[in-house]
Amino acid sequence: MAERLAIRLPDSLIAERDGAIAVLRLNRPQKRNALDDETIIGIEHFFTSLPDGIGAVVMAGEGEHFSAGLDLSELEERDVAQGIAHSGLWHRAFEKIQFGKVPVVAVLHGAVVGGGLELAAAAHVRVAERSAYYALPEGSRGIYVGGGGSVRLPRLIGVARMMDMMLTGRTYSAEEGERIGLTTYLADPGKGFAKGRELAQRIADNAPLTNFAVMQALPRIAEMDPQGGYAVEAIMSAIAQADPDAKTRLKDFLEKRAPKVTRS
Ligand code: 1HE
Repeated sequence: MAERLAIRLPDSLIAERDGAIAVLRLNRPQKRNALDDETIIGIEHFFTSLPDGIGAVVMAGEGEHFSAGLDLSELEERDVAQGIAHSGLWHRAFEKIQFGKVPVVAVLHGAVVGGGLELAAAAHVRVAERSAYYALPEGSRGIYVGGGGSVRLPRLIGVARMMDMMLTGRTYSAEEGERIGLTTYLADPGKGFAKGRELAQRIADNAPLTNFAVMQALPRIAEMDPQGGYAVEAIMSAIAQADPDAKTRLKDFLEKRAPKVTRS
């Protein structure tokens, strides 16, 4: 059973703990989970305050939509310098998701748009219910992405697709998202959270050092020149296999105590 996590957050966020899984819920459904400054600061605080014993996070949205993106009502009075600082605030917060303590599974439904898509892109696995749709309406609002979208989205879907989304307002359904790299898992209506929770448990059951390597080393190796990448991979692999946790898991397999790999 989930219990409240003792992390001080704004009303727009709810933090719970269910065993080794922490759950962060966007809780501003009356504004379609639009992301105001308070919420972004709260997200950063949540991801930097996770207690020991948490192995994965599930991030979801209350109401009919995951998130309508940036709270547009906060944008009216901002000048250039404030705009740069504001984008930096989002960058810092979302870095704490992508390169934080533990992997994050985002559960998506309804609108996953603008900054909401940037938030989802910072997660490591995305479960999308069939109601989910992806869009970058910044173009039509006269603005530009500011939450790391230019960095993360081309790595998921390519520069050309992101350009098209921003220039023409093209949206992608959850199913289409699976084809282009936004949806990692498709889920039926109302089933996304259970699927996300199940995946988070599998992640939390991995050796912590393996999860560290996947989160911290893999995306960085992918950006390196191949020779540097091989060197970091060799070091990371040697560190992981020398860990007592790895030794126990290998012994369990060799002595027939561990499950075999099966088709899922
Ligand atoms: C908002 C926002 C918001 C809703 N900021 N208040 N994002 C967008 O351009 C998406 C804008 N939102 C929408 O297109 C629609 O709201 C939805 C498709 C997401 C949902 O539609 P619907 O019919 O369920 O809700 P609604 O009636 O449009 O909105 C309900 C309320 O939420 C309403 O306020 P109310 O006081 O009249 O009840 C809306 O004004 C409010 N609301 N979305 C503020 N985004 C770091 S840079 C990132 C840049 C971006 O993210 S740009 C993309 C912004």
